Amino acid sequence: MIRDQETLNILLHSVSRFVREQLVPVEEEVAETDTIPERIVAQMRELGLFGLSIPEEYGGLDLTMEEEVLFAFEIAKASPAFRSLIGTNNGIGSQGIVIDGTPEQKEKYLPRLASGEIIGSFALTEPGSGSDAASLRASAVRDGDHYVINGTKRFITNAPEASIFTVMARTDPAKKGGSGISAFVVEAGSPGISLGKIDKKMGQRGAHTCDVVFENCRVPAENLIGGREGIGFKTAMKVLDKGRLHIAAVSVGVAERMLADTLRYAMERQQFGQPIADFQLIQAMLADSKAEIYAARCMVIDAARKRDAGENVSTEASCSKMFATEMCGRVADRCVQIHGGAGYVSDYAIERFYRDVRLFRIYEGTTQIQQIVIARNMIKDAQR
Ligand code: COS
Repeated sequence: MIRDQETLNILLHSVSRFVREQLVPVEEEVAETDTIPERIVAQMRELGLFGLSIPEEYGGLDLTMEEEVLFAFEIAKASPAFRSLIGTNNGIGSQGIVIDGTPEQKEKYLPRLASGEIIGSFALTEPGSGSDAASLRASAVRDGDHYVINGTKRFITNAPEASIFTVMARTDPAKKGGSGISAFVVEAGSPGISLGKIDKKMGQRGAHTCDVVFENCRVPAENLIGGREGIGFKTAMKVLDKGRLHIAAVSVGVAERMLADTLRYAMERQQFGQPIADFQLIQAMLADSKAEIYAARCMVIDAARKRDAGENVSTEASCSKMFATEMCGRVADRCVQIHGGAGYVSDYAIERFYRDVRLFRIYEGTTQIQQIVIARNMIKDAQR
């Protein structure tokens, strides 16, 4: 759903300009230094990019899902690290509070997340539980008007920058599955939290992940999301439904960027006395990529519209994430191939993008998890 096309166009236009004029020129610097320059972060705050999906009453832009995916198509035309910095405040680092938080929790945290004053992060994955999220072992034990959290969270995006974490922990050890899990907002300065060293990743330099370790970390009981125990796994799943659509949109945007760079290269690069874009085997790779990007774009917009209409889009979100991220991997591969030797050296952005996009098929639920979600929903629907 697009609420006001004109207002949206202004936003998309300024984001597209920001990408072209500010982000793309510093991509290499970010990859080399593993840091996004502070002036870029300040510009992102000014543009309101940290609060896109936070309700207006808390200072955000409250984009609909359709508006958000259209935004994601644009921002993703620069290195994924930039999107990642604002990604958690708009997605997994805020949505637990937006979807299931109490009015007090929303009041306390959402305005500062929306302005970008603080960064929010989502702590679900553990050393022993990734895909099987419901088997997580971090514990939260009630002690008076506090909970005491113990456990280790792994690969936590933006943890080094975060001021608050949405932490999933088991409040009922007798229940082994998701129903024993609760979600908490934990402030980064709380005693008993420590961070591991920043992970050395294959790509996405400038975006940081690390372990977050909780040792007898005392959290006020009022920080239990929704004020109820046992709903934390469902909160996490709802957050991920939205996150998966967002990542699918990002995959479309990055694929469009890679293909645009590659088309330009193919039209300039001469072999056998003519631009390689004139060769039909190159054209086949360009055309396949174009068609697949178009298919993914349509799919993401359709799923976003359904979500805006209030439909349960668990299946559509997983279909979109699976198809768009796999598509993005295929496009990256073809783009390297079209660049030939130049695609394997770091003089061209495609070498970096090829490594960056590999993550899309893994985080916020692997392709295999999306397959499981889709098939299970199909079976459930057929049994109704
Ligand atoms: N929205 C709302 N509720 C949901 C839901 C969703 N999208 N998905 C599941 N639930 C509910 C179920 O309805 C069920 O509720 P009841 O117990 O009341 O019936 C409960 O949550 C447990 O669901 P389920 O039995 O399907 O859980 P499983 O343990 O079998 O696992 C998968 C489900 C595999 C889908 C889940 O663990 C998953 O998504 N794993 C991947 C985690 C992930 O994406 N990690 C990435 C790291 S975060 S960046």
